[in-house]
Amino acid sequence: MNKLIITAALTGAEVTRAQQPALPITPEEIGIAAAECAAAGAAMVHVHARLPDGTPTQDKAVYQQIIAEVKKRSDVIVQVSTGGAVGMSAAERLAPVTLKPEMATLSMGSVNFGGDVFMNRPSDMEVFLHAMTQQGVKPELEIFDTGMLTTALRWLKQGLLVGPQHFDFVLGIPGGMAGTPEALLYLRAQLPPDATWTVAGIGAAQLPLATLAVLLGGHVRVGFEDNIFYRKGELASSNAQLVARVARLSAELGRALATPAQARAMLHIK
Ligand code: KMH
Ligand code: ZN
Repeated sequence: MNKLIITAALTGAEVTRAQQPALPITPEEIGIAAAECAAAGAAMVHVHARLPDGTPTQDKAVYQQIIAEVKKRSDVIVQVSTGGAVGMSAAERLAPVTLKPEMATLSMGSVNFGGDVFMNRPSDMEVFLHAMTQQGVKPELEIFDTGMLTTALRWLKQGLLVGPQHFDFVLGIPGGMAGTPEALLYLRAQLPPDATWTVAGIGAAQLPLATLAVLLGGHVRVGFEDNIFYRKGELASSNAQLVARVARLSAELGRALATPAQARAMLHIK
């Protein structure tokens, strides 16, 4: 079977230090957490920027520091968020793409997000894709619900998206698709043969969906952005602890881990 790419979603925009005391917030903390995750088996990190007080920001300068802090400690692929936090403007969210990171997220539609709405207008999505294409940034297509995959497939058919695409199924957001095996299998069945995919199970869905993805030949995203617990009632001690568990599972199931270089080749990152 193909090698497993583990992505660590280190910080996100929503989790607080009060909820998860080990949450990395500053660029240096994010760089250290990324190196720990790389040592535990991650080939990629998905990063969000925060101000020192924990407020989410899409400030390009903070992302620049994060990328530098990660790169000086490890060779993992750095994927920046263009999702940012609910309520940010599209222009604000797009800022880190101008740094020409290796990858950036591209949400493929709007979705209720807890008590909020995560807004992604089709016109903004096209602007995001155009900017990524111009800057040579590989998109990861974020799928929170089934219509978003339909949109991505339509864009492929229309030639807006070209070539093998990488999908992230984010399952279990209140407002989005459920974090169930059925949801994952339904989405996966619709993918073009050349697509790659990863799953980000939210909360308690993280471990079962990660295990299923290992078995199915998909890839796995874990980390505090999606889940702060190691098991019910027990906080994880670090992002790396969550990565290490998937690495162990994968080894038990006979699937080797992709190095960052191998992940770049598998995802067609130049
Ligand atoms: N924070 C969420 C509203 C992404 O990184 O691209 C959106 C998000 C998706 O986290
Ligand atoms: Zn994110």
